[in-house]
Amino acid sequence: MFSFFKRKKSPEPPPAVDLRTLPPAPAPAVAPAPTAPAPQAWAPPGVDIRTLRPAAAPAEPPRAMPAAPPVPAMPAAAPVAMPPPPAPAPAVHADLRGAMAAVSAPPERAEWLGKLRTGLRKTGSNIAQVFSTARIDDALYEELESALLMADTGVKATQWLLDDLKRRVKEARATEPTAVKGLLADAIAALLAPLERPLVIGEATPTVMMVVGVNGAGKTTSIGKLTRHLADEDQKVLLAAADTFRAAAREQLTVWAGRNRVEVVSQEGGDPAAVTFDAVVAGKARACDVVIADTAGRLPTQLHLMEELKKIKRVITKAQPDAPHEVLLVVDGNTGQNALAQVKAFDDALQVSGLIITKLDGTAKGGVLAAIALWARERSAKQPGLRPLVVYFIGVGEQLADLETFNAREFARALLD
Ligand SMILES: Nc1nc2c(ncn2[C@@H]2O[C@H](COP(=O)(O)OP(=O)(O)O)[C@@H](O)[C@H]2O)c(=O)[nH]1
Ligand SMILES: [Mg+2]
Repeated sequence: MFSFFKRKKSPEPPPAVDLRTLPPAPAPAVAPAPTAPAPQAWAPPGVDIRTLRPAAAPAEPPRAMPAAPPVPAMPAAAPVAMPPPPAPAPAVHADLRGAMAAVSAPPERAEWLGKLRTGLRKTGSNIAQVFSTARIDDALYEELESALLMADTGVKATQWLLDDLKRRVKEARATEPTAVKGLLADAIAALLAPLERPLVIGEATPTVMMVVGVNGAGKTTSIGKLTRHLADEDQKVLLAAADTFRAAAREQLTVWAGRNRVEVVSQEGGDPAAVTFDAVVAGKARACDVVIADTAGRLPTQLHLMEELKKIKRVITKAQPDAPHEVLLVVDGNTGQNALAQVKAFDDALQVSGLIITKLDGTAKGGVLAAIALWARERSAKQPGLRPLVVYFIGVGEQLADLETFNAREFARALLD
């Protein structure tokens, strides 16, 4: 269940790259990667990884994992087609997954979860205090309202959660405040559940992602971590250093890449759209699995810079008509309700497909995810044709292991712990 991404195998035999579609390209700088992922071998299960599988994909055939090194957090995901757009996981499944995660989260995941919990501890203790009273009454709900607002949940999502909680309390005929806490966890998990979906790689070759966000949000760091995970799974990655503003940006990317299967396309002082275009063209020519463009940070109020991002997106389409497959917005979890404003503004300009929320290890309060989830619901209701917004990853630090997949139930628990 905690696979870092979901690899989708092409139904056709491995397509040798159709050279006719390629511009005259430089010879591949690295040995061409297999265009379709080699079937993975299912490791002899010390732990039954299948128990960690998401409820959304129960009938997957076992798949093979590379024997060494063993990766305990190995994918539940199998190369089966994902119906686009996938239905959000029902709350009951989220509950089930949560229970499973609690008993069998692999060690890396457990460590990451520990950091998330520590990061959100203040929020947790503020909310926990509310339930230390003797009775379920208006005062309890009022205190809970304040605690949720203080946790950056925002007025709208706080109201939504309180209404849903009251309904749950009634339905469950709960009489103890501690039971209400459990029901609040259910309400939060249910609100967050539609945001939970794995990143899919391999529906296109290459899968092209552009990564955007404000300065210092953690874009480059997150790309570095994601790249390492992809490379570890034998995905051939090409990075586009489209942050041409900062001289150090390319070096930072290269350091993070740190793998010989990963290359960086850059151009000092060049036009970010041109760099990205070159990278996508090169990614196709070199049969890369993934191309990731790291863009320069900007505020949504800097309209000319937002126009520049739109141009990068348009130009990517010129290099590969169905790309970009992902527009990933990286948001610093410490920015409170401003995070929601960023999501709205970047989505307006670019139609964001997924979020990476970073820095939930610091002073972040975490409630903003509920605000984002409610907004995402409204967005889907208003524009049913749009791909639902997803939170792909949560960052809790600067190390490789500090980026993990988002799980609604886990997050709800961490928030209330
Ligand atoms: N504590 C913490 N720091 C992070 C996290 N993600 C990134 N950072 C740090 O935030 C700073 C800015 O990150 P960077 O990736 O350069 O941001 P960018 O401008 O969006 O590319 C760096 O010092 C990172 O190490 C995280 O999840 N937790
Ligand atoms: Mg950067």
